[in-house]
Amino acid sequence: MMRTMDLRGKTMSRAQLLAAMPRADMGTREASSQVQPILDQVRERGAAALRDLEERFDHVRPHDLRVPAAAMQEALEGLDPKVRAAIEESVTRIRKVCAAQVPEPMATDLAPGARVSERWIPVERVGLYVPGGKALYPSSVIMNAVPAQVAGVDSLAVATPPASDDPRGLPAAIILATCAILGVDEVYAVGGAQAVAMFAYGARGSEPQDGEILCDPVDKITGPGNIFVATAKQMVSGMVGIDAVAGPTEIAILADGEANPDWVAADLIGQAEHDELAGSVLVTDSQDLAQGVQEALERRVPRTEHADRVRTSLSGNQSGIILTDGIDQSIDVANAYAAEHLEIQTADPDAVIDRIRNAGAIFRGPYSPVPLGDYMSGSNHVLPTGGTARFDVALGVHTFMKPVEVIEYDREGLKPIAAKINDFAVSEDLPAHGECILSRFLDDPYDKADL
Ligand code: HSO
Ligand code: ZN
Repeated sequence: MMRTMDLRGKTMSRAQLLAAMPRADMGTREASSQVQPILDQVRERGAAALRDLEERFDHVRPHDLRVPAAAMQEALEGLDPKVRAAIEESVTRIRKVCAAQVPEPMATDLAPGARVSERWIPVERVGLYVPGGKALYPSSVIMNAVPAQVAGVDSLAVATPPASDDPRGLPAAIILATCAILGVDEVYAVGGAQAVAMFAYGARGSEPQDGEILCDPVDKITGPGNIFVATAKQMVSGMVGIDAVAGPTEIAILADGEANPDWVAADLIGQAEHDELAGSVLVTDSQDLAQGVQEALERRVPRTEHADRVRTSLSGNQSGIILTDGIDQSIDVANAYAAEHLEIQTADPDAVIDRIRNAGAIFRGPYSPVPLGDYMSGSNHVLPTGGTARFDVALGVHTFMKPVEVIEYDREGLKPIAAKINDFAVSEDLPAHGECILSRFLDDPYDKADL
């Protein structure tokens, strides 16, 4: 069911290895020309434009662009208690990990009277986009909102499109209920690029129930979305912060002959379930395991609910089994692929993990499969995709905080380096820079003779 790439005995350059990695053909669409007028309309006409755009794109004209408190409460009360318990467990675990993630302030004393410290300051206001559509991910609401809350973000707003089957124009109840559990009460029934515009520019109200200001502008926008949301985020970035734009999900499993082929197959199928373009890759030096996994896939795929989608994803170019000639080559491949999720299923996982340089998150051993991280491990499931784990990282508390350096020199600290700073400034032909320093020590900083 999956194609096999045999790399055994091949010596490849870094460039060759990177080029050989299975990746989805993303077929980038030029969405910016469609998104620009949406951004302009929201900026110019606020809530009135949002209502028009919702009618056009989501086929419902919401009466309340901001979801009323009563509707949030109703959604919470209607939530299946089992689902509520699962959501609460997830929130508890990720909150604990986030609390441990809060960065410590640092201070360095370079000499007497010469100190540089660093304070971590939360972003003041964040807008979280939650996509609608077929697959609803309350888990992603948790993964974005909890780190923001733990970081100390003062105000957090959620925007999510109205559900197609709701005559009142309310978003999906499970999303509203998750927000209610998290204590997020500022939720907008607004989707697509118009939601991004609302967050970036803010929006004035157009109806009495909107108030004068419908939505205040935010400082940072996070959360996944379709091509229009992603394009809109890119277009407003620079004016506001954005998180990384996520591509289709992917899993790589680095396994040896010790791994259980049934479990490996289940985990490959698990992420393939997300999307026809999802990538599932097995990297192994064991031909027996490769064979066993192929057989297990043949047995399992027809029995899973989304068999068609899974089959398309597993047989696509972005998926495959990569056969290597040993653990060293397997590690090189895993580092080149830089998977969003990397499972290690080998006899000595720690020895492998020590040598992994590129991965969004590492799942160690047979009892840490990816869906554990998707829902309840306490780790974050918003991870860098498409090889960007070479330089990008998981969403976390740090995403919502800014390190700001505080420079604290006194006379004793500044004096010994005053002349050097002046020399440096003069070398850049910026003598007024040097004079700032010298004026602290000389009566006439323009006469540098007595420094
Ligand atoms: N595996 C997805 C996240 C997710 N899975 C949400 C289930 N729900 C991307 O990391
Ligand atoms: Zn998933």
